[in-house]
Amino acid sequence: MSEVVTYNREGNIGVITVDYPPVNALSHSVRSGLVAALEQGQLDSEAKVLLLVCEGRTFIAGADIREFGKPMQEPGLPAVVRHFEDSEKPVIAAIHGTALGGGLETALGCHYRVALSSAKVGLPEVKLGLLPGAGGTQRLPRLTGAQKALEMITSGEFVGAKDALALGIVDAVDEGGDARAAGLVFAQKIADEGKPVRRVRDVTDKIEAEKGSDVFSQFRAGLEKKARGLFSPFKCVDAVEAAFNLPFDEGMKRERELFMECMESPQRAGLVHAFFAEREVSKVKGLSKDTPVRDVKSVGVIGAGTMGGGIAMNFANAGIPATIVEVKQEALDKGLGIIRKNYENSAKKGRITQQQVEERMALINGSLTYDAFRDVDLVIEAVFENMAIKKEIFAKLDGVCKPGAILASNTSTLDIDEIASATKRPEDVVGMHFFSPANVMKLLENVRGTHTSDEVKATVMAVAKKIRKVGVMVGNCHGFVGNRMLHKRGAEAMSLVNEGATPQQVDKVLTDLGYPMGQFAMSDLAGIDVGYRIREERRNAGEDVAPSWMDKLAEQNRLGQKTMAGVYKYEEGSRKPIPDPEVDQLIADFREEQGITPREITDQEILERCMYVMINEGAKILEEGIADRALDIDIVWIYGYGFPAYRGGPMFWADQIGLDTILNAVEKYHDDIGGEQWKPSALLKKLVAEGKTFGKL
Ligand code: T1G
Repeated sequence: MSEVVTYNREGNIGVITVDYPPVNALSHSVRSGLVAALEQGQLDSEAKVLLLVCEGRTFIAGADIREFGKPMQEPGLPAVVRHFEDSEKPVIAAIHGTALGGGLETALGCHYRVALSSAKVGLPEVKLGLLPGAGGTQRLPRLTGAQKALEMITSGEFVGAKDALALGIVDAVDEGGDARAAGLVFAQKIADEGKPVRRVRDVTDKIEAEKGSDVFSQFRAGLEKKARGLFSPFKCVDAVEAAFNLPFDEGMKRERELFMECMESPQRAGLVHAFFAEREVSKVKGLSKDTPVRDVKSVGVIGAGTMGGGIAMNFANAGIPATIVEVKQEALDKGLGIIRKNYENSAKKGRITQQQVEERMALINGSLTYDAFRDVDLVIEAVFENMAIKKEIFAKLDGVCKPGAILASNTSTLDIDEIASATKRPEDVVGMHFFSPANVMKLLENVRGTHTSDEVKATVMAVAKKIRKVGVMVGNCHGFVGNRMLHKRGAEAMSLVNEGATPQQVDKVLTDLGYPMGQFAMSDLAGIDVGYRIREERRNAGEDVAPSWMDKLAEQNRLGQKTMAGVYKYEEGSRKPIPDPEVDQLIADFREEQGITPREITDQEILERCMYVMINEGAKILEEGIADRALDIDIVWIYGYGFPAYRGGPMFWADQIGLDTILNAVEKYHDDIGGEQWKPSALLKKLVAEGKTFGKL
C-alpha cells in the first residue's frame, strides 16, 4: 500500500486520498498509488461512488517538475487519467487550493468535479515551455469550447471556481472550507440519485459545433505578437485543434507527439530552470528558517520622485503604511499626485477597484520632516546617486529612527559600506535596489554590507515576499550584480557603434535574443543623462573612461524619451524608437573626430560582445562571492532586465552554449580589444578545464 495515496470507505463512498507535500505533485509514487487505490475502489463492492481528495494546502498542482528530463517511469499520467475515466463507478474530484496542469487533467478524467469557492484551476504548462500532456488539450475544449480552452492553455492563467463553474469545468462550487466534506456530500448525492459515469471524452456537442471553424487560424494570428520567440504556445494551438479534427484517441496521440516536441525543446529546460531558480533564491546562504525576522509594520521612504513613489506603492499595495518625506511641499504634492494617478489608471483598466485606490492612498502619507520616521520599522532612501547626500541622509536617519529600525538605500550602484559608515548602526544598514518602474518590476536586489546582520538580511528577504517581489541577496560592489553586468554590456554596445554598427543593429540583435528592448532603447527610457552622470562621476574620480558618442547626445540635451529625442527620436504620445539620421551624423562626426574608420560588424560579433562580456563578468561576480550561485544571477537578469526566461537566464544560457565556446570568444576579444572586461575570468577557465558548468558549480 502506498504511503502517499490511501483508500478508505465512508458509508458507500470509496475515498482516495493523496497526501504528498508540499503540493501533491504527481510523482511516480503518487501515480502508482492512484492506480492502486482506484483498483481497490473498483473491487470494494460496498463502494457505489468514489471520491478523489487531497490533504495539505492544495489539490494536485501538476506533474512533478523535478522528474522532467529523467526517464519516465510507468504508469505515465495519461494512462492514470484514463484509468479514472474508464472506471465503472462514478469518480468525483473534490478540489481545494489549486488544481493545476496534470492535477486538473486528473480531475477532468473524473466524472464530476466539485470545487471550494476559494479554489483555482489552470493548465500552466505553457509557462514551463510545455503543453498539457495528459489529455488537457482534448478534454478541456469538450467542456469549454475552443476559444476559452485556447485562452487558458496558451496563457497558463488560473481560473477561479465560480468562473470554472460557469465554463462547465466544475459541476458545483462549495462555499465551505473543507474539500473532503464537500466531496462526500456531492458523492452521496450522486450515489443516492444513481447518477451514471459521465466521461468528458464523450462530451462532443461543443466539438461538433465548432468543427472547421477559423477560430484556430485567428487565434494563431493573435498569438504572433504575444508569444514572440516562444515555441510551446503554438504547439498548444495545434494540440487543441486536433481535438476538433480527430477522434479522441488519435487526438491523444497527437497531443503526446506535440508534448514530446516541447519536452525536448531548450525552452522547456530554460523555463523549468527559471521556475526552480525563482524559488531557490529565497534560500540565502548563511540564513535558515530559524534566522529571526523583524516585523515591518510601517515604512518610511525618502524622496517622492519616480522611484520613491513606486517604492511606497509596493508597501501600500501590501497593506503596509508608508510615509514619504521630501524637502519641498511642491515636490511632495507632485509625488503624491503621481501615485494617485497611477492608481487611478489601474482602476480605469479594471486592475483594482476605486475603493482600493482610496484604501491604498490612505496608507501613503507625506511629510517634510524626518520626525515622521521616529516609529517606522524600515526606511528606504531613494534620492539621486550622490554619495555625499546619501551619507548626510543616513547620519540624520541614525539620529531619528528608533533602535532596530532598518535603514536601506535604493542605490543602484554605490557602496553600501560607505553609506553605513555614516551611521552608528552599520548592522542595520542594507541595500534594497528596486527596478524602475518600482511598483511594476518584480526584482528586488537586496545588497548586504560587510556589517549587515543576518536578521536584517532575513528581514529584507521577507519584505520582498510580502510586497510580492522576487528578492535576491547579493554582495556589495560597484553595480552589485545586475548593473555591474549591464555596464559591461553597455560599454561594449557603445564601442560597437563607435566601430561601425548602428544603434538599431545592436538593439535588434538583443531583441532577437528575446529582450523586450535593446540597449539603446533602454538608455532612452532610463535617460541618457543617467549614464552620462555615471561616466562623468567616474572621470572626476580619476578613472580612465573613454569619450563616447553618447556623451555628445547628453551635451545636446538629447536625453531620451523625456526629451522626445535621444539615441532615437520619438513622436508625440509614442514610445516607439525611430532611428534618427541626425544621430547617424553625430556618430559619423564622432568617429571622424576620434580617427575611427567604420567597419562592417556582423550580428554574431554583436551578440558575442554584448552577451559574453556579461557572462565573463558574471563569472567574476561568482568568483568574488558577490553572487552565491549562478541561478541568483539568472533571476536578477530575468526579473530585473527582461532576459528571456525561456533561455533560463544568462548563466544557464551560457551553459547551453558551452563554456568552452564562451571562453574561446572571450580570449579572442581579449587579444583583439584588451581591457579588464575581456580578461578571462579565472572561474570560467577553471570550469572549462574541469568540464563543468555554472549550474553544477
Ligand atoms: N512539481 C514539483 N515541485 C513543485 C511543483 C511541481 N509541479 N509545484 C510547486 N512545487 C514546489 C516548489 O518548488 C516549492 O518547493 C514548493 O512546491 C512550494 O511551491 C502532464 C506535464 C502550486 C501555485 O506548473 O504554480 O502538469 O521551494 O513556493 O507560492 O500536463 O508552486 O518549497 O522546496 O511555488 O504557494 C504543471 C507549478 C506542471 C504548477 C503553489 N503545474 N507550481 O505556489 O508555493 S507540468 C505547474 C505552482 C504538468 C502535465 C504537465 C506553484 C503553486 P520548495 P511555491 P506557492
